[in-house]
Amino acid sequence: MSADTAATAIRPDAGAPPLTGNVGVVVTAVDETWSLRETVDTLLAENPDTISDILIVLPAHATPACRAVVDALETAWPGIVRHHEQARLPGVGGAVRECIRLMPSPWFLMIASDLETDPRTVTAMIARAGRGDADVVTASRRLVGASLGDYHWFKGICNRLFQRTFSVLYSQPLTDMTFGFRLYRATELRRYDWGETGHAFFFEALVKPLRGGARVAEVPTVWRRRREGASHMSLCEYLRYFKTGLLTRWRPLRALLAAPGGTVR
Ligand SMILES: Nc1nc2c(ncn2[C@@H]2O[C@H](COP(=O)(O)OP(=O)(O)O)[C@@H](O)[C@H]2O)c(=O)[nH]1
Ligand SMILES: [Mg+2]
Repeated sequence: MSADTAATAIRPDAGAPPLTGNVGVVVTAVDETWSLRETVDTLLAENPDTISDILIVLPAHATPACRAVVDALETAWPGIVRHHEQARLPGVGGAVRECIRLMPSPWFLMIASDLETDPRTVTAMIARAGRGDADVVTASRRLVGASLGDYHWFKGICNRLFQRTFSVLYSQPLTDMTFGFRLYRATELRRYDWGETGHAFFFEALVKPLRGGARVAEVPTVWRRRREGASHMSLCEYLRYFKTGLLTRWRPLRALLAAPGGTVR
């Protein structure tokens, strides 16, 4: 048996857990105010039976105005909305990674707070997961019915080339492998050894599960440029996407998995 076959055989593949009351949400935030409020309020208004927890994760440099909105949301939604001060790992990927072991729910949704990840898509993501044949449901800005809105045209072309290249390399008919707006069976996030801390984590968090045999489904979403705050993406980050995609494609699966019984890094 090859290393890959052996590791696939130990997939935690028991039936998918029900979604009702079982979806925990991690919301990353730095300088958002009304967009953060709209994200959280929409999530809870549209998915009252499925979302059990919302954990807003803030870096040390989160703005006072953003923190004030977090305080107000915690007061408005006691026992549901909490926050976590990011301390161990830097970056947006580090923020999500820190929350993997803090979120007890069987389903894990990752979403931003700048409204570029449209919270109104979440109901469709949950419905898609409810069909029981996907371990990861990812929002796509490129499916029929989706839109990239006013995404810069040159970035759009580069993004499309990147998506095509890696969908071929991984033999998956996926249209958007880099968007950090996803619903996971939480076991998928606990199963791998993560390395990226920046935006490239969102790509890593798709390609490692793909190598492990995860079934990934897409639902269309509409992307709109943020109207408050600033992006934290840098040119260096784009280069890390290539490194992550190429290394993960050819490393033995065993080298990608977390140590058995180890804590999530
Ligand atoms: N907690 C936390 N949130 C972050 C960090 N960097 C970015 N974010 C938030 O994560 C979301 C996505 O980041 P953004 O910079 O907009 O990425 P882009 O949409 O790819 O340009 C936004 O809501 C940011 O405020 C970070 O280091 N820590
Ligand atoms: Mg953004």
